[in-house]
Amino acid sequence: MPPDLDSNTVISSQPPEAFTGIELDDPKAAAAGVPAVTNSLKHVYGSSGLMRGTSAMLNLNQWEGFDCPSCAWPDPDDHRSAFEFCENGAKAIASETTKKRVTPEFFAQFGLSEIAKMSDFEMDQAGRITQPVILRPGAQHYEPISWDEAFHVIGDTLNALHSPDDAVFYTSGRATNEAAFLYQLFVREFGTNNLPDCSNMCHESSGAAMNQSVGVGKATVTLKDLETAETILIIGQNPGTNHPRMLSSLQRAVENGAEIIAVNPMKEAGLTGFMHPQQVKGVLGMATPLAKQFLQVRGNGDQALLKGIAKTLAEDGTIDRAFIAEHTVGFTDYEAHLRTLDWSELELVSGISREAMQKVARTCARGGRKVITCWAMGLTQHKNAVATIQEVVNLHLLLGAIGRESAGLCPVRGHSNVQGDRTMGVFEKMPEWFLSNLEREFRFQAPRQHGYDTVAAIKAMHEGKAKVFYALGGNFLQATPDTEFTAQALRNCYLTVHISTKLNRSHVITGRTGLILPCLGRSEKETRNGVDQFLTVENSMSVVHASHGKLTPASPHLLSEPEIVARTAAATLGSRSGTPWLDLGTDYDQIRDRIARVVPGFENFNQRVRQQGGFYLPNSARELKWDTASGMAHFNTHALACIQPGAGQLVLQTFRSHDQFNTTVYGLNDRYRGIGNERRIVFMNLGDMKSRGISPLVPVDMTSDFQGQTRTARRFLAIPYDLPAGSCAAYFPEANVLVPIDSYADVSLTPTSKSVLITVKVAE
Ligand SMILES: Nc1nc2c(c(=O)[nH]1)N[C@H]1C(S)=C(S)[C@@H](COP(=O)(O)OP(=O)(O)OC[C@H]3O[C@@H](n4cnc5c(=O)[nH]c(N)nc54)[C@H](O)[C@@H]3O)O[C@H]1N2
Ligand SMILES: Nc1nc2c(c(=O)[nH]1)N[C@H]1C(S)=C(S)[C@@H](COP(=O)(O)OP(=O)(O)OC[C@H]3O[C@@H](n4cnc5c(=O)[nH]c(N)nc54)[C@H](O)[C@@H]3O)O[C@H]1N2
Ligand SMILES: [Mo]
Repeated sequence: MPPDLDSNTVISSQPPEAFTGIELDDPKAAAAGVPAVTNSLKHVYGSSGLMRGTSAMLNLNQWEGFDCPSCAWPDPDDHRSAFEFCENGAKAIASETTKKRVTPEFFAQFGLSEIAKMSDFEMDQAGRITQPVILRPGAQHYEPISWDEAFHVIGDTLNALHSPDDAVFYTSGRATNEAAFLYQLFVREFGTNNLPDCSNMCHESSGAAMNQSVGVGKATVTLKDLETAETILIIGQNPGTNHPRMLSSLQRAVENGAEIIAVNPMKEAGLTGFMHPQQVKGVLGMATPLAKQFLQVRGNGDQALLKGIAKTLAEDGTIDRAFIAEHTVGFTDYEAHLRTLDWSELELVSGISREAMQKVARTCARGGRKVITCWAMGLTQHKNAVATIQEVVNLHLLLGAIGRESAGLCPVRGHSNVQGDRTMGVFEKMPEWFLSNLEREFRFQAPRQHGYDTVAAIKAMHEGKAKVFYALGGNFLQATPDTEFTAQALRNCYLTVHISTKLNRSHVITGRTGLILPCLGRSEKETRNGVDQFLTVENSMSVVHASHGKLTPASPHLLSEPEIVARTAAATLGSRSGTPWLDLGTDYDQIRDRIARVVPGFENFNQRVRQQGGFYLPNSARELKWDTASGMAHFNTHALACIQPGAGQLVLQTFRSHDQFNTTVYGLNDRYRGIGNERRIVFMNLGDMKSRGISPLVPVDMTSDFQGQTRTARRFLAIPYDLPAGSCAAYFPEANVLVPIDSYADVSLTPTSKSVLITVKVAE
């Protein structure tokens, strides 16, 4: 089966370059308030209608309702108000519960080249996919296919491969625990560990750093800890847009006396103030001030900043020597390293004054040292990400601020179940204990050779080594770096398969054969033998809980993700497997019983997850037990590093607007940053614009130079913005074309989406 390249290669893999008509406003000083409420309503009622919209919103994050499919921020443990959602949760629900449909008639009308011309916003607006469809070799249009035939196409293609390692099985973090568990089981019974996931591009650096340092890769704090902390550092995270419900917790923390310190190159609205949309004060436009100290760090300058804070603690003698002696190794080397650091270099690299760094250190060292550090993509997507996050851990070890009430580490997860998917075994290098538990339960031999992560999977497809790409959710083409390179990788495949709810650009850049398998969304009801089914998820603070779909499915032809995975497995493995796939795919209690026997912490899963609010998974670091190589917590000493722009170069970060969820574009506004109706923009420091002769709103081209290769993103409007000199920012996924496939973080291999070296010039 040689790949047939002629038909697909002409189709563009990038969003259209056309401008949409920018409208500018002032950036906001506080997040939420009345516009957040009106925006929620506009999105939900606009797309879902009054009845469906109201029902959706009243069930969101309720005890017997469904988990919000947006971010992974936890719900309160002890109470629920009628409105446990935020503006962006409402947009996610509106997108999923829309009345619009992508039917076989849609695909008959629009061929690949027409769909490719749609913007990401238009793709989302097209609606929910209603039936399985296939793109046959050489065809321009998808056509309907029965579920059975679709599973046979997949099974036959997989079984014809030279080796199971020639297939890649991607997971996006919206998949539920039950779907993810079955999926990794299928992939391992098939014979490979090729299980890349969105985490590889997201918090992989946090997991790698924390596992080595403190023996767990997840948050060591609960919501209650956060609300009772004395000092909260928020580094490289934009909660006002990406975790809006976190603002209510921060408000409570401030009311309880906490001091918030924000570290970010941009003064994001949600860091500076919050107007609670469900409180009178907030509705009146009165904001609770959040961050008292705002450190406008240079892009990737955090490692230097954190070292400066640590150096102050050592110089002041405010470290917790008893904690260090009892719980850690590596302190002597680290302390010696801090002594060698030069203040002026730390200031230069971070862009922050010595006094400001000292002030942070002294704030952290006061009171009961109840310090919590929250972070997200601003730390994880750099070359030295793991080293920087280990610097966060060092800081907490110096303070003894871990494993105690109101203190600890808080990597804030992205996708609503990305953490659960990893717990369920979606990882290209799961540890031995997991694989042997799986073997004992399912009586097969699991492969031991590590599989491909996301970057390795793209390269393997590009080289023609991997030939089948199967995705449990997500939008691989646009979430990954180096769009043109990844597009070619996908085009090289014999078969690409997407389990999806909505249309996205990955559906137009396919292998020789392409399949779209439409599934039920989180909000949708599944009834079997008259009984409503439920699925489970794990949030960012390790609470495992149930999610009960409530709405009528978008189409009668949809299947649940577990059933799609199970039927894929049955069609592929046949009599080779002793696993009762079809039973598991239709009875989630049976899957949960299996999980209970394989994954520690899930004992009596079925019973405990039926309790209101679910249960916490154990977290050894929280209990001051160090599941590391030495049995102690590790200080890690890394040489100071920072991205070094060459002459004329800027450091570009690629981030999210207020109207998107990753690659799903809900709208064209970025309200808090004062941007209306446009996504093709680059935020720049005014001085950097002037020195390049770039006037505001002039179209520019951005070029990244990496190891002699050049990549260009054309036609972005330059916007002057309050950013440190040398740093600039553009939206993901439009700017992904600039992120080189070979530019990734040490150890975690996460693409460096927040440090891309570029030159900017007025467009030709
Ligand atoms: N509404 C909505 N919610 C989401 C998502 C979404 O797209 N939309 N995505 C979800 C997912 S998967 C994730 S991972 C999270 C992402 O949540 P975030 O990590 O908040 O997402 P980004 O938009 O990438 O924002 C990164 C922030 O880091 C800052 N930053 C960039 N470079 C640096 C740096 O070098 N140092 C420091 N200190 N800061 C820096 C940016 O200015 C920005 O404020 O959100 C989740 N929730
Ligand atoms: N340049 C740059 N690139 C980045 C990032 C960045 O900051 N900058 N961030 C990275 C991060 S943090 C992440 S997590 C990844 C995200 O990468 P992905 O998780 O791959 O991308 P999403 O955009 O979240 O996926 C959206 C698609 O998921 C499908 N979908 C939605 N709901 C469901 C569902 O319930 N079931 C199924 N089966 N499908 C569903 C829809 O078809 C939708 O089009 O992107 C990464 N890429
Ligand atoms: Mo993410």
